[in-house]
Amino acid sequence: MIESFCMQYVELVQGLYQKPARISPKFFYDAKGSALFEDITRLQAYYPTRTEQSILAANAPEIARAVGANRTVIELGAGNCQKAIVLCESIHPAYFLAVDISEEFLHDAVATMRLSFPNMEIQAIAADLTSDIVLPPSLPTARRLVFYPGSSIGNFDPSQALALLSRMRGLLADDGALLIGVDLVKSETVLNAAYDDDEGVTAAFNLNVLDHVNRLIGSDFDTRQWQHRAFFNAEQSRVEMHLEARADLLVRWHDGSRRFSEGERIHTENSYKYRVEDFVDLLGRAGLTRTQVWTDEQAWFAVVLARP
Ligand code: AVI
Repeated sequence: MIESFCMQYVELVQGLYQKPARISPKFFYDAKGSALFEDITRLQAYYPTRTEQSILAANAPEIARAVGANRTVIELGAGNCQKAIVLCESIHPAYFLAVDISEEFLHDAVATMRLSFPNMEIQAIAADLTSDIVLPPSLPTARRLVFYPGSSIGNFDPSQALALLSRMRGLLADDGALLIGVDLVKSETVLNAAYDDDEGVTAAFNLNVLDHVNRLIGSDFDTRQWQHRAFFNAEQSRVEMHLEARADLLVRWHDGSRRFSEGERIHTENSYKYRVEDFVDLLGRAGLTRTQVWTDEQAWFAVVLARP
């Protein structure tokens, strides 16, 4: 516990000293950030969640046939488990393991799962997907299905995404499978609106990371001095989120400080958008073969089933 606190401290402080400064998007998800993210998923402008849900619902029988019953489902970044509920209703797994970075959030989500599936074996663990994922020893190794919805893979840069996909591959025996949601490249207008909504929910989500960092390293970020910036970077095929200083300012924490000039930014998130063929190529490099791809009518989002 103390060790992980120290590692977080070092990671955050190193990021704040970088030029440009960085805060990893994993720090978005304190209790308030997780709730704000849920609000984002309900926004009209934020298409990924509802598009993925519609793909999963429209193709449920076919996905269930392709995946098969009696799986041990491992949902990574489980959040509120809403997508797992829809999936479990059609594929009838024997076991379900929810993995998420936010422990507080998992507790409620798993309680909901237990009500919906009283006969399924359900467990939860808090884990940071950027390091090794240690599964409970009692979890069956046969017929595992890693479920990674929401296009969270997009929040890792391509080399980290490859490392994460390889770790997922490492959780699977030959009869294992991966079902993963991937956000696809589309019009810049749609992308920019999704990450800079008129209601200001994404702005609140982005700014909240500063309050979380204040609690973690004892810094004195004042959210009123920062503004949300989000835009599609076509060259890198990613939406970038930043926090921009509204004036020259000094931020202090326990054993350090940093000056920011007006307009200077802290890079808080990348959300990579893939072309299906590029993602399949990435899967291949992680030792996984695409077996099926489902998309929506506009080809905005893809759900990919891959096997070792
Ligand atoms: C969690 N992740 C897939 C979201 C995304 O779209 O990259 C996080 C997010 N950031 C801003 N809005 C949503």
